[in-house]
Amino acid sequence: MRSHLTRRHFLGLGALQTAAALGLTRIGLQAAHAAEPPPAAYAPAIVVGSGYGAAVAALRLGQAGVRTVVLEMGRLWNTPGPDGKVFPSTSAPDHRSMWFRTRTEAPLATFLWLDVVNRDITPYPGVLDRVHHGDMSVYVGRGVGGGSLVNGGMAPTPRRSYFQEVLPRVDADEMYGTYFPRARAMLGVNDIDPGWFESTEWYRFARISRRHAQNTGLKTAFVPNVYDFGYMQREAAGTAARSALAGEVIYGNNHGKKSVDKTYLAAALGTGNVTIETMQRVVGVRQDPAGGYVLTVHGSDVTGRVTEVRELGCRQLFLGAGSLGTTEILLRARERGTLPELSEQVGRGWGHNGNIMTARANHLWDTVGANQATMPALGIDDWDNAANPVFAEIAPLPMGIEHWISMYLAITKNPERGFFTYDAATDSARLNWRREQNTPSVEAAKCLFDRINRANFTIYRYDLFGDNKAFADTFTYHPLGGCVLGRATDDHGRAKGYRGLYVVDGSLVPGSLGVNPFVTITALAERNMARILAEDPR
Ligand code: FAE
Repeated sequence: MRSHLTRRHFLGLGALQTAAALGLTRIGLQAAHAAEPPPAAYAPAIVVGSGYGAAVAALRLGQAGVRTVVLEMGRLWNTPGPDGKVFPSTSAPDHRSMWFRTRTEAPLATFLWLDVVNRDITPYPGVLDRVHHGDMSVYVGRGVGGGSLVNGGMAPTPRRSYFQEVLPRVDADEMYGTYFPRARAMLGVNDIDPGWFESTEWYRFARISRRHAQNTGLKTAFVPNVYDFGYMQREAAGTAARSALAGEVIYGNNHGKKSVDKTYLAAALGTGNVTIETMQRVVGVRQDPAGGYVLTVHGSDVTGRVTEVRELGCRQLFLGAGSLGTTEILLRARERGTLPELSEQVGRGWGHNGNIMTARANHLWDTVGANQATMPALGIDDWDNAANPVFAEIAPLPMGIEHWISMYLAITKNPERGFFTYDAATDSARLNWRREQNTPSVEAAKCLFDRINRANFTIYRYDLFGDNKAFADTFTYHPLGGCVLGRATDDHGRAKGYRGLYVVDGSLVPGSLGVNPFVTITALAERNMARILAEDPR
């Protein structure tokens, strides 16, 4: 794997460590040497959020010499808790697991219909949130690094033909020649060693699913990841502390994972021009009559109490709060009249990348193994099936016992789109998505897995997702859209109607990608930032 760690990058990593050690909520190179810097009242550029798109924006602004403040509503995740670890595992969740909840809300509701998966916890700004919108709930990461803290690290690049279908106005030559490779290198994307994959007990679950796919005449493909597979091999050999091999994933990984706080954001801090402020939620945006924007920002403590309300001005505003967060900020601004010229397209074009989970029960002789790595490494690739395109990642279910379950996250081609409306009573954006809009996804997944079951004489599991359902169609990991590129913004993410206002995250992607989305979100942000920094006045 190519290393993109520079001296400045190490300076940034040091700043993150120092801030954690000192309990600072404002992180920058200055803070690495002195006390917490005073809160800024103005910054030339503000980036909202600190996930993939935001992290790209912060780095490229910092490198261009633009003093930039990053505002993140979650906390910095690198201080060990009482157990000596930063993050809890999926088998022992605690207050750190979820964003202000009294009980965890894992994707699996039950096991053998028993309520043994979720736990009571004390409310805290934990790392994973499940945002409920009626018939659809959306999993998102909270903290410095956003979704990169909690995701499965799968880092595929979309098929070029489908990328062109979804975003026809984006130059594919440029994306596939420059920006996808740039994003992959910066994110630390790497491939599993096929020899190790074939021999290790930790991927037995994937090999069983592959055999069942092959028995059906389906092909599988390795999926790259940002989890360091070399590190994972050392975990298996007993020479490195376990993380992916210790049930860690959706509540964070203590080792091995290249989340963006370790890549883009560390490099951004290392430029000396970027400061990250944590536990800072942007609740309002208006135009500054003197030019630029004024944000209303709520600072809060770990109990969720708002401890500070302030206004922060900037000349350029980059929204990277994710599909839900960015769309809410802009929709609220348009509907409350603080940015009335925003496009009617703000709030439209939302999709969940056709996400459907399902699980099959294997025969007793087809053991999947008690030991399972949490990072998926293989997918069933039937996307070229014109009648029923599906890409199904073979998902682990690490329970420390043999359970004979093969689990999958299917990505399907669902033409349905949802839209957001502003609810003045709660001052929030509400997603309008009806359960029946999932029907194309459930049917596509069912079509594929019925074939697999028929070929292998197996059946679905009905005990895992609640309501005796074989298909989990009430949540997504891949929220996309809400401020779609070329509709709510111009072709490079500049919000229509306003100068110096940009969208840089997954809300630009029109609802579907055919593969897991973060490499594309990162590459699009790289493309758009290159253009914005080259053309727009600062
Ligand atoms: P995102 O990473 O969501 O970051 C947004 C940030 O903004 C968050 O840190 C928020 O806390 C913050 N924020 C929101 N509102 C505000 C506000 N008002 N003020 C201040 N801060 C705010 O945005 N994708 C893959 O490609 N491969 C995978 O294997 C994969 N697995 C996943 C597993 C899970 C459990 C989850 C939840 C997601 C997974 N994803 C995966 C999706 C991926 O993480 C997601 O597409 C990206 O994180 C989206 O990146 P954005 O830059 O759009």
